[in-house]
Amino acid sequence: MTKEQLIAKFKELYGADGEVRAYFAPGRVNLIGEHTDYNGGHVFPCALTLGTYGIVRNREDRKLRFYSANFEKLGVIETSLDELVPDEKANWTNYPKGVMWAFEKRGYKLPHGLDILIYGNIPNGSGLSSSASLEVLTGLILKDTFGFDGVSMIDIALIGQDSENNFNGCNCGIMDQFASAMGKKDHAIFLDTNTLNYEYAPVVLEDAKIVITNSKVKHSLVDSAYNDRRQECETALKELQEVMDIKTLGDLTEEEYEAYKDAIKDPIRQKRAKHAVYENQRAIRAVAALKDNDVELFGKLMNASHESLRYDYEVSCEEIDILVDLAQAMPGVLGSRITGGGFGGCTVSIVKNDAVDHFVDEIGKIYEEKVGHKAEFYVVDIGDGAKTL
Ligand code: GAF
Repeated sequence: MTKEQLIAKFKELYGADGEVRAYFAPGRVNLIGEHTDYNGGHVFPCALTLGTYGIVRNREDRKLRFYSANFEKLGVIETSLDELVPDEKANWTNYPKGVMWAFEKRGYKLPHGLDILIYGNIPNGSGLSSSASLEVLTGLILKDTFGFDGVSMIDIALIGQDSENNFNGCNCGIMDQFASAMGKKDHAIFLDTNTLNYEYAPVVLEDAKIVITNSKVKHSLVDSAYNDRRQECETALKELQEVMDIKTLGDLTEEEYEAYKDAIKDPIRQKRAKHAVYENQRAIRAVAALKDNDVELFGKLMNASHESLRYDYEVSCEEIDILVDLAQAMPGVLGSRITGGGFGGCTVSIVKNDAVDHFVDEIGKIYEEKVGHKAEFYVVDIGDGAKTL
C-alpha cells in the first residue's frame, strides 16, 4: 500500500479532520554474527526497504486507538495511556503499548492520546524483525509527536529492546532494534554489542546480490528455545568467570576459549559458548574481508556460521537446512546461512548476478518437492533506518 492509500484508509476509519503524520521503520537481515548480541559480541545487520508504516493523528484525550491493515479482522483496538500493561487480548498492540510504557518508565510523560494506523510489508513470522520495526516506529512517533529531542535513535533502539524484554517477554538482544533505528542505505552496521560502538560498512557487491529465502516455516519453540540459549550462555559465562577475568563471551578469542573451556561443566553449554565465541570472531573477520573486497572469504565465513548454528547452537531446522544445503552446493553461490533467531524463518545467501534466476528456480522447485510448500525469495535492497515520511 502507498502512503496515500494508507492516509485514505486512516481517514475512512478515524474521520477526515485534523493533521496526520506518516512514519516508516524497516525490518533487517543479519549478514553474520548470529546469537552474539546478548553475548557481548559483534553483529553485522542491514536495514531492509521492507518494514512497517504508521499514520498518526493527535487526540485531545488520553485514548489510544490502533488499527492494523494487516489484521483487518481485529478492527480498531481501543485502550488508553492509563492502561499501559501487557494484555494477551490486546494482540499486536502490546508492541506499541510496550514502547509507550518504556518511555514513561524513563520519565517521558505522554501528554495526550493518539489514533494510529499500522501497515507492514515484512512477511509474517519470517524472522526479518517485524516486531522490532514496530517498536522503533512507535519510538519515532513518540519522539516526533511529543518533541522528545533528547531521545536519540540509539535510545529508541534501547527503549524498543526494553519493551520487548520487559513488556513482551522476549529476552532479545539489541541487534534488531538497532538495525531498524540506525540503518543506512547500501551499508551494513558493524556493531559491537558490548559497547554499542558501531561503524557503517558499504555493501556494494558489484557482481553479486544478497538473496533472502523465506522457508515459510516458524516452529513453535522460537521464543522458549531463544530464552534457553541465552540462559545456557549466561551459565557458561559464570563458569568461565570462575577461572578467568572476562565480562562477556565476546571478550574471548578462539584460543582462549579452547584453553579454558573445561571450566564449563556441561557439554551442551560448551557447544553454546563455543558458538558465541567463534561466531563473534567470524563476524570480525567477515567485515575485514568485505573491506578488502574479498567477498569469497565473506561467503565462506557465512557457510561456517551456518554450520555452527546448526550443530553447536542448534537453532536451525530441517527446512532451513534443506535450503542452505541446496544453496551452498549451487554454482555461483558464495555463501549461505540461516539468519535471525532461528527455528524457521529465512536464509541469507550471496549469489552471483548471473546465477540468481537459476538459484530462485532450482531451489524453489526442489524445496517445494521436498517440503510440500513454496519458499519465497527476495533480492535485498539495503535501505535507511526509521524516518518520517
Ligand atoms: C533475534 C533477536 F531478537 C536478536 O536480538 C538476535 O539475538 C537474533 O535473534 C539472533 O542473532 O532476532
